[in-house]
Amino acid sequence: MSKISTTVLLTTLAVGLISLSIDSTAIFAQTATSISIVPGSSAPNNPKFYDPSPANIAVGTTVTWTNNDATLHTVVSGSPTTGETADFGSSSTFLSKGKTISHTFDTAGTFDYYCTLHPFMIGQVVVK
Ligand SMILES: [Cu+2]
Repeated sequence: MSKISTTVLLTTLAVGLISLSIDSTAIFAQTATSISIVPGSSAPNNPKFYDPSPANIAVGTTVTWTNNDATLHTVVSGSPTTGETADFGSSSTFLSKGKTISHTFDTAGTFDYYCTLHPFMIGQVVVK
């Protein structure tokens, strides 16, 4: 066997093993999910703000919000009408572009949240 074909074979094997390990972790990966703060969210007429919303997750799941917009945003539990609750997020944590905030939901329930800087931005996490 030539050196090149050995290298190709080993590379193929390595890629295969990496694929296998990704697949096997995916089976147990029900414990994390991502929500995007979509580009343009500072405009009230943006089609989406938090995506997905509602996010349907299982108890014990860690949700990570990522700000994919160019403007500062927050993730704050509660609603613009009833105000901030202590469940998750913070009105004093300003997420610039690319920044994240995470929370692990340990109890079932329906959790509303919003952006204190843009109160038209509302989202919901449903934990079952
Ligand atoms: Cu905002």
